[in-house]
Amino acid sequence: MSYECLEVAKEPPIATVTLNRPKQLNALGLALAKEIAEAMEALDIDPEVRAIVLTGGEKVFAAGADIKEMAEATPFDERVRTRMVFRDRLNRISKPIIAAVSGYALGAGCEMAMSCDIIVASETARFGQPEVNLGIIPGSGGTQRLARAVGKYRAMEIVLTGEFLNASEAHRLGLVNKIVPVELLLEEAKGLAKKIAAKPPLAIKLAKEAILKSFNTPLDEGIDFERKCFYLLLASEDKQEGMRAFLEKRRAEFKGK
Ligand code: DAK
Repeated sequence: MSYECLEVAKEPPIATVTLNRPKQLNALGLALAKEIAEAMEALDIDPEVRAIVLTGGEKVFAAGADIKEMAEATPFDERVRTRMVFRDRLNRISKPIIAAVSGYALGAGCEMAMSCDIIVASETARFGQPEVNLGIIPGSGGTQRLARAVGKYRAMEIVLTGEFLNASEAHRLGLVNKIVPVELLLEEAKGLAKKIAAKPPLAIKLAKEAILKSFNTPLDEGIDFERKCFYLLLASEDKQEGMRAFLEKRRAEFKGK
C-alpha cells in the first residue's frame, strides 16, 4: 500500500511508520489520521511484523490536530467524528507500538504518543497539551492518559497551563522510557522493537492486552483477566518451545502459535 502523508518501511520482524507532512508539522488532519489507522491495521495483521515503531521527523513528531481543519468545526461535523473513529482504531492495534519522539509532540500528537506502548524520546522532544490556548481541551484521551501517566497534579499543571515539557522533565515524570541523542533515536526505538519482536508473539499480545486492561478494570477483574490469558498461553506451542528450549539450553524458535 502507498500513502500520501506516511512512509511505511518493513524490516521484518519490525516495521516503521513515519509521519510525513513536514510543512504542516505533521498536523493530524483527517487524511493523515485515516492513513495512520490503515497502515497500523495492515501491519497488525501482517504475519511478518511483530512490533511497530511510530515516528515523525527530527523537528516534530506531530503538532496536534490540524487547526485549519478544525477552525470551523461544530460538534455535528461528520469529519470531526470520522477523525475520532480513525483515532480509536489506533488504540485497538494488538502489536506493541514504540513511539520515537523528536521535537514537538503536542495536543493530539502527544495523545498519539501516549497511545503507544513505549515512548523513546530524543533530547529535543517537547511534550504538551496546549489545547486550552485554543479554547478546547485534549479530546483524544489526553486528560485521562496523562493523569494516569504522571499523576493528577502534574497533569493539571500541564493541561491547565498548556506549557510544554522538555525531554528530561517528561522522563522524570514517567512519560518517557528513555532519552537518546536525536541521531540515535530511530536506532534505539528499532532496537527495542527488535528485542520485543524476538519474544513469543502470543505472549507479547496478551501481556499488552492485560496491562492495558489494568487502566479500565478493578484489580480483582484485572487479575482474573490476567489469569485467563496465562492459562491460554499454557496451551500455545510457543510455551512448549520456550520451556523446552530453556531446559535444553538452546535458543527458542517462536512461531506465534
Ligand atoms: N495544525 C495546522 N497547522 C499547523 C499546526 C497544527 N496543529 N501546527 C503548526 N502548523 C503550521 C503553521 O500554521 C505553519 O504553517 P504556515 O504558516 O507555514 O502555512 C507551519 O505549520 C509551521 O508552524 P510555525 O510557524 O508555528 O512553527 P514554529 O516552529 O514557530 O512553532 C509550534 C512550532 C509547534 C510550537 C507551533 O506551530 C504551534 O504551537 N502549533 C500548534 C500546536 C497546538 O496547539 N497543538 C494542539 C492542536 S489542537 C478531537 C479530539 C482531539 C483533538 C481534536 C478533535 N475530537 C474529539 C473531535 C485534538 C486537538 C489538538 O491537537
